[in-house]
Amino acid sequence: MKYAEYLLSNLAKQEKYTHCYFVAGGNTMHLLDSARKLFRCIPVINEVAAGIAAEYFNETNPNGQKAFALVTAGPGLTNIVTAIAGAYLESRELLVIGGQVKTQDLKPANLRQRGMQEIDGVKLVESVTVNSTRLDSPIEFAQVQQLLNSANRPGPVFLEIPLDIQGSEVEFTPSVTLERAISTFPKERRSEFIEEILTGLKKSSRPIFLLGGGLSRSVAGINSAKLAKTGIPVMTTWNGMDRYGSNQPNNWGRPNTWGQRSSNILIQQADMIIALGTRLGLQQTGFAWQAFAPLARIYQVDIDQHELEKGHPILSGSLADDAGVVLKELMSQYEPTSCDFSEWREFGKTVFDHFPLNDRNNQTSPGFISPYVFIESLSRTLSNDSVFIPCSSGGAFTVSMQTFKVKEGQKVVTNKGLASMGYGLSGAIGAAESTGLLTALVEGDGGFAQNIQELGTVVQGKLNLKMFVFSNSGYASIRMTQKNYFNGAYLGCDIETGLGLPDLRMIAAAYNLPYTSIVNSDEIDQNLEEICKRVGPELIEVRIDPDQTYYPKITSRILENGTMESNPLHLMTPDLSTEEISKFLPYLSDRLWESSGTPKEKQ
Ligand SMILES: Cc1ncc(C[n+]2csc(CCOP(=O)(O)OP(=O)(O)O)c2C)c(N)n1
Ligand SMILES: [Mg+2]
Repeated sequence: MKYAEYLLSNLAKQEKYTHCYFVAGGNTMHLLDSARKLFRCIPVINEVAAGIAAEYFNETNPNGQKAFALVTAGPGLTNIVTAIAGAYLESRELLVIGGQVKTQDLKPANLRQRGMQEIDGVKLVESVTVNSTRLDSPIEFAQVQQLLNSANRPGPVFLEIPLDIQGSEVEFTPSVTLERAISTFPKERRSEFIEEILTGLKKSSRPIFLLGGGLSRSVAGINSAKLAKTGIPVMTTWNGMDRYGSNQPNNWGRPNTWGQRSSNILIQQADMIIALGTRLGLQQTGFAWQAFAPLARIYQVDIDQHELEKGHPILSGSLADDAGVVLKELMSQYEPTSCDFSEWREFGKTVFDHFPLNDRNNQTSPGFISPYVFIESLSRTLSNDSVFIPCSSGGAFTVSMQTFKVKEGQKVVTNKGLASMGYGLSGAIGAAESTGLLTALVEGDGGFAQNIQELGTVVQGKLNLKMFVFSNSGYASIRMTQKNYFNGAYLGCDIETGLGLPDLRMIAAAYNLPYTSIVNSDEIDQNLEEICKRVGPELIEVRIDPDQTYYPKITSRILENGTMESNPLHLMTPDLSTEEISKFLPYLSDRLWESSGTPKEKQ
């Protein structure tokens, strides 16, 4: 049997791969010829879309089926590097199989190039993969499985296969399935940690669970009734946003540097935080991380020991373990009657009742749609049998994350770690294919333009994908930065300053896609109802005011030495009134402006 066929048929049989996203090339010809017979092979226009689509396919598939990306040597690989980096930062499974020139044409280490299109792919992606290897000779599938599954956390794996190895005849006996390593985290340490949490909860009056994307959707789903019963407020990170339904009375939203004001005010006043499956990165804690939850004992569970040792925020306890296993055990041992957090919940309610998700100070000029109102309406319209793909950068991303109310069972996927433009459309392509469900994409006109070529892939796939593009003539986020920090020295941020963005109506026509423009605020609900009822791909332009304000937000300042300083999470702009401070920040009253260890005057 040809090695390409041996390898790919085992991927299909033993690792549940069903889909292959690819761009063809000479250096992958044997692989593609074998893939053709084994998988649903979906050609994309640019390899970066193959990687992003495969990542989102894997994230959303209900049956554990998987997609991989197949790219040719040289430009095929350089094009997909962004997607590999994104999957690496978010610890998401992504197998990339790359072609390479035949072994006899491979260059020696110091030579620039010998084979046609040759670059050293393994070296190129080493820093953004959990495993990357060139197969200089055929290896048995058990060894491939080792490469796929040996890392302590999920992430991209790159296999580079020279052309002659792909085509070589092999006589491996049918491979036995490799037993997956079962979690090796020590049970005793886990029991001690859980004991510590349970004891801590008895002493706590203001605890919070913070669930992250490291917690699997299935474990979160199974435990959601128990979490509700605890009466302990539950917050989620952006990546963990669909792990707990917004309908649950103890769902306290999403704290974040670009998060919800109520959630930020509340997490900052907690006295105990149990963070499960979140790395507690800077965007989560605030860049002024020294002032993150200054009154709280923080307990963190993350599968990656390095995240626990990075030094911020300061932890009272940590455990390198699978967050799902810890949640399950914690829920089985916790007795809801042992603690009463009703006062804390009541306080939370007063905070949520006071601050709307769409800040009262936001302004939208007549003739435009408020992005906040739009996302509120979209989350009402989408059923729990749908997928929501916000893009990963710009106003459409932050507004989605601040405003969207997720229904139980609904899937939401983004890639926050890389925060790259151009992710939304390609990701939505993977999610729509993987789930077969109505998929709603919300992306800015700038981000959309970066991978707009994949509209062809949407049309070919007849995906039930509604593409809502927030159209504001360019990069409003960059415009805002240039206005706030550089006195309005605008460059390359909108059409007037040199950006070449297309007319979306004409783009839709070029792809023979139905096109709608939403311009009337009073008709958003009705427009969305009708759009979501129809089956098939559509492009919908949502007119957003280029001068739309995006409040609340954390303000940062450029200091004299050129570095930036940011407010802690509870001090978002616009400032709170004196009455609001005394009513909603009572626990922090004497350390309000503390952001880097030493109390500061209000700026
Ligand atoms: C690949 C990439 N290049 C540059 C950036 C920096 N960047 C962040 S937001 C943004 C503008 C995004 O424009 P759009 O999607 O239209 O959103 P808007 O800012 O208008 O809300 C840019 C250029 C980025 N995030 N990703
Ligand atoms: Mg824009």
